[in-house]
Amino acid sequence: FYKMADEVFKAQQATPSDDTIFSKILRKEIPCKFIYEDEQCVAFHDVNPQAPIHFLVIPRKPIRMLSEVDETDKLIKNWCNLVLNCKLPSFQLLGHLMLVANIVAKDLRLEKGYRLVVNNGVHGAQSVYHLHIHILGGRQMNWPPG
Ligand code: D5M
Repeated sequence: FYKMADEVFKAQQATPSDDTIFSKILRKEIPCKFIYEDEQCVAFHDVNPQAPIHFLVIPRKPIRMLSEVDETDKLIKNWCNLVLNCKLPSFQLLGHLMLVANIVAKDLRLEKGYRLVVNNGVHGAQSVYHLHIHILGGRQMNWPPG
């Protein structure tokens, strides 16, 4: 309970910013062992695991949150796509992240199932404003989530 309250407290204090701990990880300024990487995204274990297996899949492209993704960059090759050599528009990238979650979950033998979570904004208890998918597994999940 206290661990959860801590996470929610942290999330409520977080302010949306363009440079996050995940950008630092992607720039190799903070050490982090990737369990998967490709041109579009990377995956690594969560530093504060909430299940026996808990990893994150994040895009290289610094999308702040799910609610900021729409279809506009289907039409506009924005600077971010050019500078970061992102080949996919953000809304297509979302699908890729889910497929990668599945690939890594298989590698980690989560054949009995797993859960994907995307925390979005304050009420979603998002604490790092660089889009990420949580993948939790290795135990029975409960419903509803807290
Ligand atoms: O979740 C953000 C998640 O990011 C949270 O579960 C902790 C995790 N985190 C934060 N820093 C690191 C590092 N350096 N390595 C691995 N995992 C990390 P949110 O959905 O924003 O609440």
